[in-house]
Amino acid sequence: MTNYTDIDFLQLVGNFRFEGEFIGAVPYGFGHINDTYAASFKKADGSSHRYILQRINNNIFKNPEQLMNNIELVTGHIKQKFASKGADYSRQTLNIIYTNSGKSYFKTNEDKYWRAYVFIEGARTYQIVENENHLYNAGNAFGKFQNLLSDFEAGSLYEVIPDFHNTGKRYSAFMDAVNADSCNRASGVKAEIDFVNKRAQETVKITELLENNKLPVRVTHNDTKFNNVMIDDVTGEGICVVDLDTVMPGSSLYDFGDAIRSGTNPADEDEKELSKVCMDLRLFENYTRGYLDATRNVLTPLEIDLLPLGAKLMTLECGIRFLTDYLNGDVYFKIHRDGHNLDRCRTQFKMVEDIENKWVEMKEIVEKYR
Ligand code: ADP
Ligand code: GN1
Ligand code: MG
Repeated sequence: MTNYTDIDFLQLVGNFRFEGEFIGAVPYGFGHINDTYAASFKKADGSSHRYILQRINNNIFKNPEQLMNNIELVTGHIKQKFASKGADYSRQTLNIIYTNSGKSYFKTNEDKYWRAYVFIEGARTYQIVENENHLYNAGNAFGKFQNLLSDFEAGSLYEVIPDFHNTGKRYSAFMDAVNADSCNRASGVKAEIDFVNKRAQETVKITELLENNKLPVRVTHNDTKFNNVMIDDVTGEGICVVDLDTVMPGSSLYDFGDAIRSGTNPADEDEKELSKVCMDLRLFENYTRGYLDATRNVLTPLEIDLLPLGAKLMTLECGIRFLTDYLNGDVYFKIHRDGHNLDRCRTQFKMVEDIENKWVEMKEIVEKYR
């Protein structure tokens, strides 16, 4: 992240249609990709309010214009659904603040891309689940999000990162990194490399079914991390799904799987003490129940059968991506310490093992709520 004290926020915020006088901006959230800030403003009546101000990582998102076009289309569709029922959508979806020239992003002279959203107050995201209902509510929110977009024309969306959840291609990129070994790190991670190689054949299972039309292509979120759903402070409901950068055509198994990967681990994603890391079955049950309550009428029988496979492959894939980035010299995910991506990879592989051990119970839980 650019040192935030070096950013001329006063000049930057002047480009957006914000209400009030700029007070200040502070780094916000724990995302691995974009630089997020909470910007405060004083209104004419003396009260203050905030906006989310984000620099889009255009090393990763190569085409921010099209990405923002996707977000405009998707949030527009969701807003229309709420509006047609006379319901409020100010906290139910991201609301873009436009620039003075009416664009959904601002491009600086240094080719940096900024965007802004209404700040959803009275709700927050969590890194780790804190209570029984969190995962039920997150599952329900991601399930409803998928439902809201079930009649959205997938073909109108730009494919932000092609093959984002193509686990087989992630495996090939990993093998390339092992073979190149550009930072001489491969010899230190033999156990992790073996772990991946043993599961290589499984990596293509979901994409093969999609290619053979056995699984439907849907509009999916593709980054259903637990910290991408805002939980209302009062009701505990998952009121708004955020981080819409990767909304693209995909599989329901990706969204279910990535949420299980991130939400059912009672420890941090970068926890070094691996005995604390697991795939907690009680949390799995809560998420599955919440998700199926919102989606059981739309998912096909095969999609429901394969939910545990989604959990396993998305967790394996994420571990592979962290390991690949470690081997490549930490060029993709933001890191905050040496070996950070390796620590993250190890938690994911610990969870994969746990998922393998709890396979029968996971299947039973899915059967119970289908
Ligand atoms: P990243 O892609 O880097 O993960 P996110 O878009 O998820 O970035 O934003 C980072 C964090 O900022 C989120 O986890 C959430 O806590 C907070 N956030 C994002 N959008 C909003 C919003 N509109 N209102 C309030 N908080 C938000
Ligand atoms: C990134 O942006 P954030 O932190 O929500 C990544 C996800 C990974 C996740 C792992 C665009 O998500 O795919 O699963 O880190 N997003 C992108 O924590 O690569
Ligand atoms: Mg995020």
